Amino acid sequence: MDLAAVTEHSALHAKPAGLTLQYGTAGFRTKAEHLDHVMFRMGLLAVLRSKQTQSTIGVMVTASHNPEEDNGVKLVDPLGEMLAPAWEEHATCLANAEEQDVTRVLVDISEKEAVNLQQEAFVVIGRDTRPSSEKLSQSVIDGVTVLGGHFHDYGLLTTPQLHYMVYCRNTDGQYGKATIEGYYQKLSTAFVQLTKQASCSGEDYRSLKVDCANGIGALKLKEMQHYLAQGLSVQLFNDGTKGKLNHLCGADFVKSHQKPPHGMEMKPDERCCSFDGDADRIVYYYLGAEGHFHLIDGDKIATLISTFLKELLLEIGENLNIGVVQTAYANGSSTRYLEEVMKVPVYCTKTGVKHLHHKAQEFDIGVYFEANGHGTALFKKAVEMKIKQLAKELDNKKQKAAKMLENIIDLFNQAAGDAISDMLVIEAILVLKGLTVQQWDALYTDLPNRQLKVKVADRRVISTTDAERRAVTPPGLQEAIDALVKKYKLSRAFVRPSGTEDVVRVYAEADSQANADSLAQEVSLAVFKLAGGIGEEPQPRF
Ligand code: 16G
Ligand code: MG
Repeated sequence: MDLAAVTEHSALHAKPAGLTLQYGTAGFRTKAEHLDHVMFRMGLLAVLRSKQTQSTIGVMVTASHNPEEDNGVKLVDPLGEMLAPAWEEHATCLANAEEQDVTRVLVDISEKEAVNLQQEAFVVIGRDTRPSSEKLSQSVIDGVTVLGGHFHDYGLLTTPQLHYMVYCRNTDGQYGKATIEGYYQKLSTAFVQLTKQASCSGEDYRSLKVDCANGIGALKLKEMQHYLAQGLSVQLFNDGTKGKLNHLCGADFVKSHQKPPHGMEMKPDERCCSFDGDADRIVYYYLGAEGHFHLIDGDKIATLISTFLKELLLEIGENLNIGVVQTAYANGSSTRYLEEVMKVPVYCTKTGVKHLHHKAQEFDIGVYFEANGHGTALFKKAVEMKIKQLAKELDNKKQKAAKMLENIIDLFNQAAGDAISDMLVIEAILVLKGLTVQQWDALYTDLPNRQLKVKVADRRVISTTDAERRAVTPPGLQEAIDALVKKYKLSRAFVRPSGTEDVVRVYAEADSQANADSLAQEVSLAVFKLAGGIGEEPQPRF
């Protein structure tokens, strides 16, 4: 390691005095102007991680659904997964080191992690469409090169596309070609093969309105369109030519406000969906004939997918275990439907993709989705091989099911939740099952729910257990929540400190919207009183 060169370059990417940041569930995220030093240092760290794992490491510059002024960065591990927890701590340490300590921290990390400094390093970089992203990705590259690492800059990519590239590069191309064309080809071939097997013509299913949050999803969907040929025609809204990124649009806006994005022309019964700013989340929705807005979130997407997979498995007669992984935010109706009607086992993990992803890896087929629309399905390698084999051997009817499974495995992004890939999976399933968006929505009825946030002096006073469904501290809070929940029917509530914002999040559901609203408000008040609320006391707002 040329430490003198590191010191020299590091000074060009100076850390603002007094700034401390944490590598949270989604990497580092804050105002773009505070991130230059973080980017440079993550370039350094990616080189060490690459040397240690002897693999290609990814660096993605994005702040997903945050406002356009923000930015962020996260590292992608060799199999396209989120960075290992021990390295999240290294990332935090390195990002917060004072200028004179940067080289010492680098040496510490190398020693602790037994990094062979002679090893070659390779880093791939992607970025979203934010105005600040290009310059910030240059700072990453500066960090990579000063430590002698090699790199490939993919430029503009969705986050899941970068995960895909990393996965491809570390599996000798077996997963796919590590190029943007490779990605489009893999997905579109699987989609066309899959939808060919539909018995109906699918005329009604072919067009879809997509709100791209004025982000990278629009560019990439435009590029992909001609690969899909006649298979699906997408009409893009909020494609970035006029509006501001994530402003009053995108999956996060639609899910949290439970209303349509601005800038989208919706007619009753038309199938629509929204991506978030880096295209790793998707939610669907439509206007009912009566003009009501109907949201189809990650829970209902997981239900559609797992039901379809389970039916195919029954047809081929293979006893493979399938599990669905959710978080505490999953609507109670979805969990009940999956367990009681579909007889699919459901598991709950803490919020954050890495927790769901790891749990899902335990099953032959693991479907995971957060209610906010981030998710995918994972297939064990042995299962994939077995299905490929069956697709060649079985008799006609079974062979058709096995072939569909084979195609759908290729259609899912196995590295991360991916709005484009999920959209194609959903569109294919709707065509194959002959379902309209209304019929899909009618699988079960969501329990009315409400999310609120409470500002407290220090959100770390709240600690939780049981996959964030129960509060351990501060004392008395869980008892207060229990007492409030008892007042309502079909009710449930929990609180958790946010991993991305300086607030405590409150979730409540109950038999009616009015009850969900007042339960959420009462729980917010309990948090405010028992956990050191600041500012105005939560008031009834609905
Ligand atoms: C991040 C997470 C997402 C989670 C959200 C929760 C990843 C890649 N993303 O966006 O999974 O739902 O944070 O935010 O892990 P919160 O902690 O502020 O509620
Ligand atoms: Mg995102």
